[in-house]
Amino acid sequence: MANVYESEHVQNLLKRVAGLDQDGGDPRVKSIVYDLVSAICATIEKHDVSESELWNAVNFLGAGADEYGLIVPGIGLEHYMDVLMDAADAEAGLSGGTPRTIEGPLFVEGAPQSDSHAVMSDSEDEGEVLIVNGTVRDLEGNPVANAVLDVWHADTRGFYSHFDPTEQQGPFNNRRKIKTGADGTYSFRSIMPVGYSVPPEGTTDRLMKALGRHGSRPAHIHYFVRAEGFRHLTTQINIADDPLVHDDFAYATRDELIPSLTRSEDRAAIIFDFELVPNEVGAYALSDRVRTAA
Ligand code: MBD
Ligand code: FE
Repeated sequence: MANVYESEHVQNLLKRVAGLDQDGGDPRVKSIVYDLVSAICATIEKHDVSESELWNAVNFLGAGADEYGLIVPGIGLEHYMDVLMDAADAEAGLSGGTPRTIEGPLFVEGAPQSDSHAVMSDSEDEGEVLIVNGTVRDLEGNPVANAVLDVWHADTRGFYSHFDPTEQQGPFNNRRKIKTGADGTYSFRSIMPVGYSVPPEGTTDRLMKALGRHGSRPAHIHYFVRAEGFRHLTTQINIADDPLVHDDFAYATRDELIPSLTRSEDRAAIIFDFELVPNEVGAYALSDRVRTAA
């Protein structure tokens, strides 16, 4: 088997590829490209990757471009960023606050806003009524007024408006902004979501199958919580009795984010309170990312 990675020729090649022998360019980009290309070359040699396999991989990456928003959480990278941010917080001595978890690719900016309460659905779907209530508080337990929550979730088929392959949903179905009043409370009425699955036969699905995995998420509800003077919070809650609650292809489940679900004859109810951290030490805002707006 080839053993060229450690050779002087290849080691010089990697330095030249990353521009390490040049003065110009961005030093950070250069050192990251050096490490990434080095890891690819070492992996190719280790696994005796053929020329055809390399080009198949390149073609896969090209064909998958419109699903990178799914592939990134599917290979754990989006959760990994949360793990890193949690560790940075711990190191800075920051604790408390509702835990973060990944945004995912399906947020749409511009949802209708209401005060304290929202009806999530444009036209009420058949399904189990879900009522969610909670209070936004600071670390001392005081209510946070004028916090704006973005809430978004899937419908009873696991489809999100704007990304619905059947195009059956209104523009902001199951997407709302809710502003808390003086008592810090928010509530909404909706229809119980079903977990999302990646598009069948798409690139993410092909990757998951090749890994012996599935591409499904447990039922969940996404939140952004923003309030003046507090850290931006991106998080989700899970529907506690979904069988996949601890088997999420995107690794977003956290124990603190599985509120108990109370069921009565005609509805399900969840209480979920938020605790926000002051935006002082380790200030944190919504990440840069290309987001759909409507
Ligand atoms: C979703 O609904 C989602 O939240 C994530 C993280 C990935 C794919 C679909
Ligand atoms: Fe989602």
